[in-house]
Amino acid sequence: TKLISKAFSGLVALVVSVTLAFGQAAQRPNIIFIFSDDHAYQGIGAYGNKIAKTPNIDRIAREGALLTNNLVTNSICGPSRATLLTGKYSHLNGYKRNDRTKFDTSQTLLSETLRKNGYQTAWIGKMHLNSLPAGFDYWNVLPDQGHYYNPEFVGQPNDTTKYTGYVSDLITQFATGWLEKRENDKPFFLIVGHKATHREWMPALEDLGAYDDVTFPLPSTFYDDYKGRKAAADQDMTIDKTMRMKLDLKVGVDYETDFLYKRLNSEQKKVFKAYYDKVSKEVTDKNLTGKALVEWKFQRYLRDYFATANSLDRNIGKLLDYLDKSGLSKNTVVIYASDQGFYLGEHGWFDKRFIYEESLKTPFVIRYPGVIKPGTKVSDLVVNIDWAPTVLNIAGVKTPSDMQGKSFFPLLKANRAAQIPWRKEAYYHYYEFPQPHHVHPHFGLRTSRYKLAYFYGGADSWELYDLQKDPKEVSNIYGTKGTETLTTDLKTKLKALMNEYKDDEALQILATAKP
Ligand code: SGN
Ligand code: CA
Repeated sequence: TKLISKAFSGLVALVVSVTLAFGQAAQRPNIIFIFSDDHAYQGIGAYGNKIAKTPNIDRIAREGALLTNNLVTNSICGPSRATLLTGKYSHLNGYKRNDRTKFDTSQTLLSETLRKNGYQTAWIGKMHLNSLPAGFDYWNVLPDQGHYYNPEFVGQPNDTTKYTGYVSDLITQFATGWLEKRENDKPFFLIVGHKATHREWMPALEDLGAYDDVTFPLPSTFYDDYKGRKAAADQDMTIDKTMRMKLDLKVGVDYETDFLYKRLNSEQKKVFKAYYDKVSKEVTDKNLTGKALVEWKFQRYLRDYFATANSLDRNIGKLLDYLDKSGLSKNTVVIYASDQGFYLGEHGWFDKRFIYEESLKTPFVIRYPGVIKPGTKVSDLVVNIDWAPTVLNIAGVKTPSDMQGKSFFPLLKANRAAQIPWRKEAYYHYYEFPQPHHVHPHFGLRTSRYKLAYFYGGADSWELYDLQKDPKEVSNIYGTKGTETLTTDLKTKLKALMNEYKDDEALQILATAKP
């Protein structure tokens, strides 16, 4: 009998595991990762913005989950994208800056891991990794930053085609086109990389003037004096000094010779010219100077930025509609995220890079019908190293050992009465210096309440913020009375994070950092 019962339990185990494996295979969802560029969370309806029209991003959030503390490891484009693909910090995946570094495609990649596990993979739109997509069955990507109007796309194997039209529309067209013709017998993973809302914020023709009736409120830190913050005082990213009247705000453009505008066709030029000639005339007639001029620039910047976001959101809507109509919605996970956050005038800035909230945090919403409860909010410290492990987890694939992040899928599904162990400190390290925008390299950590950062490369200074008392980060309390124990504790934690993530270069800098 012993033998029979052993054989019987063995058989049960086999049947259970086969059923599980099949059950899982049958349920494996499709995953679409909509990945925009420089889209600030504070510019999205679901994140509390009352002016922005982002009904489709808001819809994903409403029907799924919204992350309020999704941080990035290094707040610029290429590095964030390299982290999405590798689940690793920049110092380990090799992509620290947006320079001409070739992305090392021989390392373990999210795309290739999914492909090996039976997924069809595709990247359509902006990629910005100075290499061709690796681990993708299909691609049609923008070379480098790509163009808003009549952009070139690089298809397979490496052929460049120029298309007429607006970039967000073309990307959606290519994405739905691929969905139409893909092999139906496999689940898919599709990255839809958008160029919007990157500088120079060129809206689609139909969105020009969409926010002309609005006066955007000046952020309370717009006239920041950067007191006690050496690196913040030393940047080159203010609306006042850095933002260009012609190239960024389209004042006085020559549509026949200026690089970005001469690529428009005659119809596009006509519509652009009619709109921006009025803008140019307005500012010339007013003859503004000082505060009046910088505030005018701020209004113009946000009008263009938000109008550009309209096309992004509308195209997300088109994709959601396609999923509904084709019956794919039910079994397709939809994620919307940006590669990093962005300044919409806070501290007087545009661009990103700093460890401060607006650029450290990025929007992230996710919908998984039947699995994630509509209206879920997650405030835990998620980092973009967790994106790859989470996508793999959703696909039923184990996280490869060299990925540094952790799946936050349990946080999305959880009955939050149950405590799920999660990180209490998140690590950050930014490198690109001095150009563009002259932001000193720095590392630091963020806890739910505090932030500690060290700027090196000449700025050589510490900053400490109590986000509860000072959410706008204008009061650097490093070295002030009463913060000694807190500082020592945070420095210990910072060092532990550097060890955990194997950031040897940072450990060396920390060892010789100023007190
Ligand atoms: C360009 C922009 C910068 C921007 C970087 C990186 N200048 O160089 O303002 O910071 O891209 O952006 S521009 O004159 O070309 O618009 S990122 O999103 O790719 O990291
Ligand atoms: Ca970006």
